[in-house]
Amino acid sequence: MAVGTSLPWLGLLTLAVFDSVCYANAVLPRDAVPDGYVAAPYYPTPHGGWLASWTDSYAKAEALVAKMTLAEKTNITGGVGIYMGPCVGNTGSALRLGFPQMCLQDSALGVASTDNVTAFPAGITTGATWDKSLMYARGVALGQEFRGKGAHVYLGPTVGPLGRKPLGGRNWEGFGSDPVLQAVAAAETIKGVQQQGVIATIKHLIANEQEMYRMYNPFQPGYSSNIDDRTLHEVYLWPFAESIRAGVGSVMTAYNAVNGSACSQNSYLINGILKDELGFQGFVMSDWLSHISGVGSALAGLDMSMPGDTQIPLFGQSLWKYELTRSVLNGSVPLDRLNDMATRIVAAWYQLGQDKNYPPPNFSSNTHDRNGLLYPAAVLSPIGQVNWFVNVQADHYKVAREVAQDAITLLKNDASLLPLSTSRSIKVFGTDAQVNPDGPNACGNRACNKGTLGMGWGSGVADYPYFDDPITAIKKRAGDVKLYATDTFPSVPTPNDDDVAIVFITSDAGENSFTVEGNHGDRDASKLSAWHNGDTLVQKAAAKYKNVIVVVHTVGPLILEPWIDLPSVKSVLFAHLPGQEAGESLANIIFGDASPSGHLPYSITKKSTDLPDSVANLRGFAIGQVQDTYSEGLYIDYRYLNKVGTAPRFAFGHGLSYTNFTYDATIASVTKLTEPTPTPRAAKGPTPQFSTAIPPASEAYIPKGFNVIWRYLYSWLPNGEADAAYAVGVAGTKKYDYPAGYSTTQTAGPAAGGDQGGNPALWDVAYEISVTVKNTGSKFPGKASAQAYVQFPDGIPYDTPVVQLRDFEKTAVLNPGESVTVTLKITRKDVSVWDTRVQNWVVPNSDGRRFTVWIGEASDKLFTACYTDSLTCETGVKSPV
Ligand SMILES: *[C@@H]1O[C@H](CO)[C@@H](O)[C@H](O)[C@H]1NC(C)=O
Ligand SMILES: *[C@@H]1O[C@H](CO)[C@@H](O)[C@H](O)[C@H]1NC(C)=O
Ligand SMILES: *[C@@H]1O[C@H](CO)[C@@H](O)[C@H](O)[C@H]1NC(C)=O
Ligand SMILES: *[C@@H]1O[C@H](CO)[C@@H](O)[C@H](O)[C@H]1NC(C)=O
Ligand SMILES: *[C@@H]1O[C@H](CO)[C@@H](O)[C@H](O)[C@H]1NC(C)=O
Ligand SMILES: CC(=O)N[C@H]1CO[C@H](CO)[C@@H](O)[C@@H]1O
Repeated sequence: MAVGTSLPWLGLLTLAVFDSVCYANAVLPRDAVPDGYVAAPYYPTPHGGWLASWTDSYAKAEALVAKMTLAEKTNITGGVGIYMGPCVGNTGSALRLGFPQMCLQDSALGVASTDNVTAFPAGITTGATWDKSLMYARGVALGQEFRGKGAHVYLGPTVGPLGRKPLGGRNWEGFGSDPVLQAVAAAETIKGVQQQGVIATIKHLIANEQEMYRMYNPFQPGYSSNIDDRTLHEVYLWPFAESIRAGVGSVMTAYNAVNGSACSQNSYLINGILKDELGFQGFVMSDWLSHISGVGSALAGLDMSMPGDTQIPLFGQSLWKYELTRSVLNGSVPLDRLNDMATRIVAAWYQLGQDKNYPPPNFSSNTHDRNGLLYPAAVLSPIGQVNWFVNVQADHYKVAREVAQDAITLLKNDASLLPLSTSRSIKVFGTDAQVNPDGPNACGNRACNKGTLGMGWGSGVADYPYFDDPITAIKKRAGDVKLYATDTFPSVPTPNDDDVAIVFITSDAGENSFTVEGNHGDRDASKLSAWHNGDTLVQKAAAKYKNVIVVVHTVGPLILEPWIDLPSVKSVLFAHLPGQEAGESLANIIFGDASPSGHLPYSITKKSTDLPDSVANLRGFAIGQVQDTYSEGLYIDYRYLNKVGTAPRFAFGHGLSYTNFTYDATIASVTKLTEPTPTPRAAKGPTPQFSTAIPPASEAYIPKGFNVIWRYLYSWLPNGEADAAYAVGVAGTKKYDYPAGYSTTQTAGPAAGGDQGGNPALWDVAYEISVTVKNTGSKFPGKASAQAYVQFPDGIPYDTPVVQLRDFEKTAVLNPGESVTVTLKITRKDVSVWDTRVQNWVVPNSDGRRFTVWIGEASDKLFTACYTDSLTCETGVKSPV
């Protein structure tokens, strides 16, 4: 979402004069996109309800929606306006029938803009654990907190951006620059959250890979991500597919366009890919203030307008609500489409059990005070109690700390400098070592980089209930610690050879709604260098001390070349974005209470130009629509580096421990893949049936004597306007100018579909690899990460990346000499490519040529090869990386 909670009305008000110019057309004219990219029409929206796993919820939803009036249906499909309720998004209700206003709340790492919550580690940190059970446990805790505050919808997790561009501003909200890592982490999060009865939202569909120029405004369309079909399926869509397979209840569209068509009204994306191919049964909402057409977006498959306003909010104007009512009465939006929108929303509500004892919101994201304006945007609003200060933290600091700790990634540890004995003399450098002296929440939306960096900035943040900072935790353990809370190297007494310097550096990023130290969300100013001259601070410390440990709090990769090879820089820890539990988690690693077990969720290159221009650089300003063409195709991050044979400084998946592990594997065939394509899908099941006749205009009349709130978004029309629209609709003479390819006939759906996420046969387990992981060290217990990468056969008619991550498992703590066996699974989809001609997933070895499944602990540490033809594994063979 774009707008913070600092009520930036004044800025918005100045834009008001342009309000009239931007809605002239139902679907805005598109700028030309590069040759070969098309946004094809896909109509109509597939009805929801055809899957057995949602049948009961749809039956209940059908019964409820059948009783709704037109104005009730259009009420629940749109927000009541920004700052018109306690949450960042508040839908209209159908209270007559017991359907409440739904509370939609940021963020992906904690309940935003309120107190007594946990500020969890960010997505990127969670990804760096490579631990499915921790991903799930964090999701459970998040779900409990959202429920405890009465939020119906958790606006997370984030998997778009996927992390294509290292400079991208919001990558840290997601889990890392790999589709499988993102997919697994998102699915585990969704399961954890939704088991608490909270609807999760997978976002942002799709390709919101940079912040700058993302939004449509009256002068310029948002940028267009131009992606070919295969790349979309094999990279960017993969985590969405797994999220839908996990049963996610809602999807948020992205601000930008794909192939020239805005995501909030892109029929090919929403109707075609999301609702037909991926079988999505829940509802689709717009990102905040990205709703730019009324009839067009409804036909394209959008189900909910958030927060309900037009692009320029606060004027009581909407493209839906009363306008959607009008569009149905005048016959432009078929009632059939509105019924489906409403049914999808109500079905998701039933699916998550929210009809039973779900608490109403008991917090306000508009104020921290007990009492406040009930409808702040109405200016003259009644005042009442808005905060009940419900403490939802329980013991969630434990899982927060565990995630923060297990994410810490040891990149380098020369001469086993780490772990430190608590008797060492320690000098600590850098303002990042201690909490922001103004308080951890001093900057709204965390839009500053001051003190320990626990999260990026923007809407994807939460308020810290407290902040456990590194210096406090280090001082608790060690007796001889001195902090130099400066980013300019101070004058220090001549050190002993044994003295240790710990240098803290950062790199921050966030949402484009805020600019921090010249960075417009993306890291356009700082690039991949440490902030506040951090590289110089490390160099100067390294010139003085013989034992330097660098701790990095960062949103993503940095170029470490200015100091990584200096002999005194012996150890480097990436602590990512730890959230509130930054201190103990780090001290546990530094002093050896736990071995580091995090692994990089992205590659760290030696130079930014080691990646292709389309990925390494942000797209700059252009007249008209900025074009961001995915010319690198499948080849981002390690997929690109491996293709061109460029060694990174630290590869995707890299992470050292205080101990060493061996990985012995065996492979078994589970389901034989006899055909190149999955078994044909089942036909769609039945969907709810409603009358499709235009309802009487009286269903849109505002009740006599209803006391309206100024600028609140209602779904009623003045009686005369309702009558006039109805007259147009029933006469049927004035036709809406439907887009090319428009149709109202439901279709059977594509071959690649069939269940949530796609054809269920795609998840047939083809091979199972049992990996026995042994701690071969003699001193330290530790957890290992077993990673499986697939190498496609030679000589197939598809270009494929050298290796691709397909599964991973983290072990429990293994004592020296101890071993455990974990199972990694390779599914049909894992050994398929998306064939654009066949429009299906195809296993490209019909002649039985072998795939190799590489087992290792990083994308460049692949120790064991398992072969799918001989079903044997061997260790000691040279890997292709
Ligand atoms: C974008 O254009 C490419 C090339 O024509 C096409 O293969 C792909 O399906 C399009 N994607 C979307 C989402 O429209
Ligand atoms: C729409 O929702 C608002 C907010 O709950 C409510 O005041 C209004 O009565 C609802 N309208 C209808 C038609 O139910
Ligand atoms: C019906 O109303 C909608 C919303 O105001 C408008 O966009 C559309 O053009 C209207 N259709 C007709 C046929 O007048
Ligand atoms: C948290 O809740 C308590 C009551 O449980 C309240 O006194 C306090 O003000 C709330 N807010 C914060 C920031 O602790
Ligand atoms: C792990 O193994 C490597 C090489 O096999 C060796 O250099 C290193 O010292 C070992 N580390 C530990 C902690 O045993
Ligand atoms: C408005 C509202 O429903 N507030 C509730 C929030 O949660 C607390 C504790 O569960 C209730 O006591 C309040 O009534």
